[in-house]
Parts: sequence; C-alpha cells; structure tokens
Amino acid sequence: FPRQNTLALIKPNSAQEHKAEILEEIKSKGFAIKNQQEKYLSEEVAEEFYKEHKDKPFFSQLVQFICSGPCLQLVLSKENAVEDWRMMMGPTDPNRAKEVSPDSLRARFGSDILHNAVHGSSSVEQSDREIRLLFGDLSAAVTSTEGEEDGFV
Ligand code: YYY
Ligand code: MG
Repeated sequence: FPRQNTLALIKPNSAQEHKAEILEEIKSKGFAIKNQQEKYLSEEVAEEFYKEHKDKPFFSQLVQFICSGPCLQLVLSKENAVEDWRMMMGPTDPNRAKEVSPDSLRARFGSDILHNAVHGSSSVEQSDREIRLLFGDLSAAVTSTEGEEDGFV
C-alpha cells in the first residue's frame, strides 16, 4: 500500500475526555502524527468542511455540534492511512458500530450518530482538501505523496 495522509478529528465534548487514550491507540497502530492542533472550528469552516452534506436534514445540527467545543485536528500518516483510520473509527452510527465493530472508537466513545466521537477522511482527495482547509499554509508540508519516506515531525 502507498503511504498516505488522512485527516482525523477528535470531535468536541465527550470524546475530548478520551483523547489521551485515543492518541496512544493511534500511535500503537503505526500512524505517525504529522501535524496536530486543537481549536474551535468556525461555523464558516465547519460548513465548508461538511459541504457534501449541506442539503441533508442533519446539516445544521452537525455544524452546531462540531463547533460546540475544541476539536483535536490530526494529520495521520502511514501506509493505507485513509482506510485504516476509518477501520479504527468504525461505522458512522455508534449503535451499529457496537454490533459490528465493538472495539472501534465510535463503538466505545460515540453516543449516537451525530455525536460519534471521531472523523476521518473518506478518500485521499478528501483528505487533501480537509488538511488544506484546516491547516492552511502548513498543508504544503503535509500534502499526500506516494512513496514519501518521512514527515516533518
Ligand atoms: O464519514 P462519516 O463521518 O462516517 O459519515 P458521513 O455520512 O460523511 O456524515 C458526516 C457526519 O454527519 C457523521 O459523522 C455524523 C453526521 N450524520 C448525522 O448526524 N446523521 C446522519 N444520518 C448521518 C450523518
Ligand atoms: Mg464522511
């Protein structure tokens, strides 16, 4: 598998209480943390981040929730990072995650489909877009590169 970056979020509120444990687990699974920052998303950035869902009935709740507290934003890197981080997260709905993937982060730390603890990019293209949106100019240093040997952290 090619080395990839993916954008992970530890979402606000209850998941934040478990961030030390989540970070340990991320490292133990072989991800390098190439960049991280903890901050509130502005409503404007949150709407752009989730723009694929702008016509969905849950969109305003989603934006409100993701802006309701600080988010830990992580650029994760390893072989097959996009898919492997999605596997660690589990399915979108924590109730389904508890059935099919009880060890996943969403099964353990999510409470319902809106408050599902973590985010992960759905493709390499999405990860590039999300990293650029959240890390701005720094993204030049972290843009996905196949065959990349090491990050700057
Ligand atoms: O990529 P992923 O986060 O697993 O799910 P998406 O279908 O992209 O939805 C983004 C986000 O929206 C999801 O993490 C929670 C929320 N959401 C919701 O509140 N209600 C739904 N029926 C579907 C998604
Ligand atoms: Mg998604």
